[in-house]
Parts: sequence; C-alpha cells; structure tokens
Amino acid sequence: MNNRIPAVLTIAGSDSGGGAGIQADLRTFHTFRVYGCSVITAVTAQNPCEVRRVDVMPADSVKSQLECVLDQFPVQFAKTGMLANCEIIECVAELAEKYALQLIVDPVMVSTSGARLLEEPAVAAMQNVLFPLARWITPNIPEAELLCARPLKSPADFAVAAQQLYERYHCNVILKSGHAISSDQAVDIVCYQGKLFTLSSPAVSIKSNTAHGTGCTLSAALTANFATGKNWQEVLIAAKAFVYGSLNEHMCVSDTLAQMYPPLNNYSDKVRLNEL
Ligand code: PXL
Repeated sequence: MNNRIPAVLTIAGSDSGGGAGIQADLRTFHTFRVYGCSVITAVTAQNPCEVRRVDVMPADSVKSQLECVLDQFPVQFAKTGMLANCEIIECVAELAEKYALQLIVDPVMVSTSGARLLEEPAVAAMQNVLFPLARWITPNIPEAELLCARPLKSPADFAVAAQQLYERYHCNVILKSGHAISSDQAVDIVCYQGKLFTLSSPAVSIKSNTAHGTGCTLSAALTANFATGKNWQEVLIAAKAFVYGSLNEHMCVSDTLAQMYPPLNNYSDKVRLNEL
C-alpha cells in the first residue's frame, strides 16, 4: 500500500475553545500528515481566558476508548495530556504497557489560565506509574518545580532538574522554558540518555492568551514526527519549529482573540539543538 500513513493517538482532554487539548493535538497530527485517534479523558468548558467547568470521564470509558482504538489501529506512538486523576493514569499505564506504546507524556497539571487539570494525589501516580513507561516527558517550569519539589529559577537550575528527572525515571526530558523567557530566544533544556542539550527558537512576544496550547502542540508534534520515522534530533527540531511557527503565524479569530495556527512556512532553520 503506497498510501499508508502512521496512526497516532492522543489521550487528553477536550478544550471547547480549540486552543489546547485534543483539538490542538488533532490539528497538529493532521498538519504533519499522520492519522490521529483520540481518547477523551475530560471535557473542559473553556475559552482562551478561563476554564469554567471540567467534567472528567469515568476511567471505564477511557479504558473502552483505548481498547477500541488499540484493537484495530497499529498505534506505535501516543501522547498523553490532561489525565485528571489516579484511576485514569492507572488505566492508561496498563494499556500502554499491554500494547507496548511509545509514550510522549506531557505532564499537564495546571492550565495557563490557572485551573487545576490533575488532582493533587495523581501527581505521584503520574510519576510512579506513567513516567517509567514514557520515552519522553515534556514538563514546563511550574510542572518541573512540582516534580522536583523545589523552585527552579535559573537556566542552571533547569539543567540540573532535567538531568534529575531523567535519572529518576529513565525517560528523556524536554524542560520547556516558556514561563521564563528573559532573552530573545526561547531555550528549552533537553536531557537525552543522560546528556544535556539546549533546544532554542526565537522568542515570540504576543498577548499571553495566544500562547495557550503551546505545550499540547509541542507534544503532538513530537508524536507525529516520531511516527514518521525521523531521528530524535530531527523530531525535536521539527516540533520546536512548529510551535514557533504556530505562534509567529498566529491568526486572529475576532478583534480580541489571536490563536496559534499551523504555519504555512517551515521554520526548522530557526531552531538550534546544541550540546550544553
Ligand atoms: O495546555 C494544557 C491543557 C491541556 N489539556 C486541556 C487544557 C489545557 C489547558 O488549558 O484545557 C484540555
């Protein structure tokens, strides 16, 4: 079959505003020409300014969705986003192991607008049950602070934290810098098999609401690019370039709402992956 494309999976929450969650993931999968399946863990009622309500799906429903997808689609690469609680994390871990999924885990805990998206006791479950099964985890700085149980203030702190998370869980780490941009570059810290790298693109200065969904978009772009068989360096560069491009080519959907949008141009030449 010469019209075959990879099937990939997102296990995440719905964002009614379409900026983050499942909606960002499917938009990203489509842009990279992979086929996206989606398992919904929660339905959020939100717009770029606020999360008004969260309805978490029963873990049994998540399990059925996963079984339906994995019984038929040859999914190798999957990402997780909002997982909401311990029961859902345990069910995802069980099936990820059973079907030998290569997992990219975005440890979503709190939305950009401040809403809690993971119950407090589930933070430990995510670390103990899911991280050891992950190929990559992609915490942002507030999430890494929770995971490391200390404040992270400087690029030196970020590097130590990324290495520590790698050593603790044996999964590769992208520590996202968006919450600490102080220069004209957005510099993420990568720990791949114990070695440290910086992954950087130009910083984009825009209204903060527009940056809603960057984390989801990055992890979905990683998943899509792994599925198309690129090596890890190419994957990280393509994914970072896609997030940069989505911000750089954001679209206005009203006089006041600007949203990330899949870019028309390729920005891989704007991204650098260097040993630290
Ligand atoms: O960006 C984190 C995130 C993930 N998933 C859902 C969200 C958000 C942020 O708002 O709503 C469903």
